[in-house]
Amino acid sequence: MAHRNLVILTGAGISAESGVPTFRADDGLWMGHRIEDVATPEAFARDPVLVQDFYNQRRRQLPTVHPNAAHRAIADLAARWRGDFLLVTQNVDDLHDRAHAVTPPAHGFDLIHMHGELLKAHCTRTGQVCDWPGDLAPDQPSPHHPQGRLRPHIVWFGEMPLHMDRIEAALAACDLFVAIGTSGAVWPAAGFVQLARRAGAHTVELNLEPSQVTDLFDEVRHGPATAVVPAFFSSLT
Ligand code: BV8
Repeated sequence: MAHRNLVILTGAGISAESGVPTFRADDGLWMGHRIEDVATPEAFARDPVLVQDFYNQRRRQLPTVHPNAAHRAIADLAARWRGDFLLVTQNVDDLHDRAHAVTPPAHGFDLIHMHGELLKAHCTRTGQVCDWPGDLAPDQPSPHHPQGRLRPHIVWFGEMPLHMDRIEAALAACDLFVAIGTSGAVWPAAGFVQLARRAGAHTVELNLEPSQVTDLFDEVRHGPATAVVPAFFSSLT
């Protein structure tokens, strides 16, 4: 069946083979921290030095990692897709952005970073977002407001993910939903498969191992993303 409207959700697993550690690997730690303990507004208020350093280290790592065959397979598909194509990533790295910069997508494509972006910061007073490729000081003055400070433009636990209205509208209209490299541990992203099913979409999980919501998918292919993602998309068109 030729699909028209595609939504892809990616998680940390798609960047794993690029050398970006996932969140819930065996030890469940990220550079010695449980993500839930560092990625919260409370942690930032309590210990801005720790939290800014946590993100500074990850931001500094970005130039040393590169898109892999899974990122490129999605970009190749987006270049030839005829219809609506929304790529929603939970990842805050810029690997999808770089892959699509090399292979520009066709009309009808959109990329949403629902949990924010490492290379951006926002003002604590105005919410204004700005590009920020360097380190953020614990008490970084904001250019947007005299009393404002700059924080990582990251959605922390307890904060509302970005562009949820656009994501939910695309899920309600899609006929194919593919989740790649995500454990299904974090909500509301973990519930997207249910919204796609409600729209009558065919749902596919491409992951190293079964996710926490694997039973909700019509089709599941297990293996490393750089193998299963190109294979699946080449079978599509
Ligand atoms: C919100 C930015 C409400 C930070 C992140 C109980 C039930 C339901 C919900 C909750 C609950 N208790 C608390 C909540 C809410 C909470 C939540 O879901 N908590 C979890 C821990 C239970 N969610 C929130 O707080 C969200 N906000 O609910 O707001 C609200 C309502 C009204 C008003 C205001 C607020 C916000 C969540 C966003 C948190 N921020 N990221 C940062 O990056 O520093 S989440 C973080 O986890 C990353 O974004 C990450 O992407 C994301 C999800 O993890 P995954 O991407 O899936 O990564 P993970 O390591 O878990 O899994 C990797 C997978 O890849 C594995 O399956 C592995 O097998 C696979 N893999 C590994 N290698 C490969 C591979 N696959 C293929 N190939 C490979 N090579």
